[in-house]
Amino acid sequence: MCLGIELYKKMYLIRKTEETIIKYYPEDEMKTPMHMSMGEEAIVAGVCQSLSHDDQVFGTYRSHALFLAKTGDVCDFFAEMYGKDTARLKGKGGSMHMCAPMSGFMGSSAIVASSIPVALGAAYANKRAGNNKIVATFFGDGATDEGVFWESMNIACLMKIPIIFICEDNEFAVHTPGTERRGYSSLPDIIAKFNCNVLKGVATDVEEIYQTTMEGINLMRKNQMPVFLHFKYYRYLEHVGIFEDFDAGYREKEEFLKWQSIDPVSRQRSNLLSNGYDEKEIENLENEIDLMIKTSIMKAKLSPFCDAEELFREVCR
Ligand SMILES: Cc1ncc(C[n+]2csc(CCOP(=O)(O)OP(=O)(O)O)c2C)c(N)n1
Ligand SMILES: [Mg+2]
Repeated sequence: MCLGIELYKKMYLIRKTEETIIKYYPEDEMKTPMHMSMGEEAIVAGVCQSLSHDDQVFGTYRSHALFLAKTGDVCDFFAEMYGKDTARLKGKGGSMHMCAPMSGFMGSSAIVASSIPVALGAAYANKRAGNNKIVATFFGDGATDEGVFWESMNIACLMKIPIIFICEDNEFAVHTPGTERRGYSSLPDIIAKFNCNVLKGVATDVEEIYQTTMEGINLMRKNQMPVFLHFKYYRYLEHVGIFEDFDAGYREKEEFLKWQSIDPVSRQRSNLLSNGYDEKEIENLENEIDLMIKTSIMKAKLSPFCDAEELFREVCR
């Protein structure tokens, strides 16, 4: 199947899954906080499309999109959101601590920047093993305010570790804009002073993100230097939760409307139509994905919780 369609399918799955969360979350059966990915679908879709199944990704508490782009496993996703025994993590991880190592989704964490050094360790292990695997670590712009981000960048560049750092920059750490947090103006300009391949792109054009990532990977294979990708996007919903928050006073709805007019999912759909794809063909794919989501959520709702003994297995007490 063609690249453009593959990329669209990934993004459509993510968007529709989150729209389904918005529909069912008010029932209060999904007992996990929700840090929604709406607006950032193109970044994870483009990057994950350029990785192989065995390559490894690490994420943050905002990782619905990353999990679905890397694993495609919406059934496991909803089982976990409902906290059910049928989920790989048996409901002990929730939305912020997903993990599917068999598909290369190595983990995500609620502590800002904490998965970056873990990803670096995995990438170093890959280098030592000589297995050619790539590690991609995704984090928000707020994570770059943490010392461990800079320490990890430094070691990765010093030791030529095969890792892609992906900064998903939505301008905010909760409600605080970058201008109130940083003593510099351009993050990519600073990172460019490291021995690193620095690339950036338009975060709503999934094909461009795919090409940019491929270029980064090719450069890394040639010069052994890590890659830093910087993508700006707009978070559509509140920091945590399923609602809009334009009445909170820290950002304007007009800005959202500007970004919405270049929405990554509808943009790719229009691209496909103008590249000769048939409306019916696209609708058929969408219907298949809709059905998969519907089945997954129904299965999750009907599945049992794990028993008390299981609940305490493999967790810290
Ligand atoms: C070490 C640490 N400090 C503070 C927090 C509280 N906190 C949760 S999310 C967040 C903002 C992070 O912003 P960013 O990295 O840009 O991610 P985004 O939510 O925008 O995706 C903060 C400060 C935390 N979870 N961990
Ligand atoms: Mg942010």
